[in-house]
Amino acid sequence: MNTDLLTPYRLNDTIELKNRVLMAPLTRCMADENLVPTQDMVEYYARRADTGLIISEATIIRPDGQGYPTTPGLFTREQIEGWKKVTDAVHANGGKMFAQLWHVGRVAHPHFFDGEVLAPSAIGVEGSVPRMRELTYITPKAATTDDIKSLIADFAKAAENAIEAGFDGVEIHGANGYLIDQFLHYEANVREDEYGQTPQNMARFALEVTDAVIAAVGNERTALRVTPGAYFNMSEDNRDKAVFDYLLPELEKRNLAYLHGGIFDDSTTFESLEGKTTSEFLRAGYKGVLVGVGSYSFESAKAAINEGKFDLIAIGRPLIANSDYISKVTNGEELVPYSDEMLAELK
Ligand code: FNR
Ligand code: 8K6
Repeated sequence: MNTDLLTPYRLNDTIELKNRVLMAPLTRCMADENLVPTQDMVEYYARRADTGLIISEATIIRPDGQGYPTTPGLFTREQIEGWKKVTDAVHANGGKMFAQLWHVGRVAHPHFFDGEVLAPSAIGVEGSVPRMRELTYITPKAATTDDIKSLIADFAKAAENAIEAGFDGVEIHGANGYLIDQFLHYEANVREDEYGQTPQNMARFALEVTDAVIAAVGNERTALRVTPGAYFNMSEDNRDKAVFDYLLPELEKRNLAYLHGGIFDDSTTFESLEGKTTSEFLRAGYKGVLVGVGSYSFESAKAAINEGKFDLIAIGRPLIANSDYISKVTNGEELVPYSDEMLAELK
């Protein structure tokens, strides 16, 4: 098999992508002070509409989900209208777009909202808010069962809002040490109720959120990103693998649009995953559509897809550096290398 990544790919009966290259979700912290997408964001996303699917930067489902300055939201009328301009421009350029739905859990900071910081357990994380280093993280409050119910309902509501805002679907952010991922790892979850202690209990929140989002927008418009190996705002625990061994077949039953691994470099191996990389571990446990990510070039992604390691590739930093990534790889032109200074501006 020699799959060309630049030919169409049918995700399911509802969604066909024009190619297999997805834009990875990339936080840019450039919404306005009401967390509404700006005109610059409209143009930034519209320029990348030739990717098979744009996944939006992580977008908070409610005020207490915020842990970074001016990250966009999807919970006010103004935010929905702002996103509508983005999705209209992406669609006008022939693209498709999912919203990434986010709650940061214990790395939220009350500087950004009135209220408590919620997490599975009252276990804080060392460190401070990126770009606002004076804001050190606080010890969160362990969510009550009622808090959990309202979080699940608010994920579903944000998914509905995303469809109203013109998105083609949603990717639930269950990765990178944020709220959903905190339930899935022993370091952050020491609950003694039906959300803790056993793999089945620790996977419950992720599955309840997924089911509520599916009920709101349908399985063909619902995707999930997960981080089985802890590497960001979280420490590894060898018991974590069993949680994902339980979770993956459960997810498979739900016929999601896709499952997406969260990682910066997919050559990273994890002791807690018996020495596997993120994509190796996910592929072994999940037969549905799998998106690979993490320091891939177009060529290395093509090789990985042809070897059956995953089905679609998400590209992050190279798409920050090259809005015309697809046309460059199509024509074999050289890419501009990414550098962190590029984060200062939306180009
Ligand atoms: C990210 N990443 C990320 N992941 C996520 O799930 N939601 C997000 O909002 C962000 N934000 C974000 C911002 C910036 C500036 C970077 C560099 C990364 C992770 C991203 O989606 C991807 O997994 C990594 O960048 C690895 O892919 P590349 O960049 O090697 O192709
Ligand atoms: C700096 C921009 C604003 C916020 C970004 C959010 C999320 C991601 C950050 C990027 C960089 C980080 C690194 C981490 C990880 C690990 C490696 C093994």
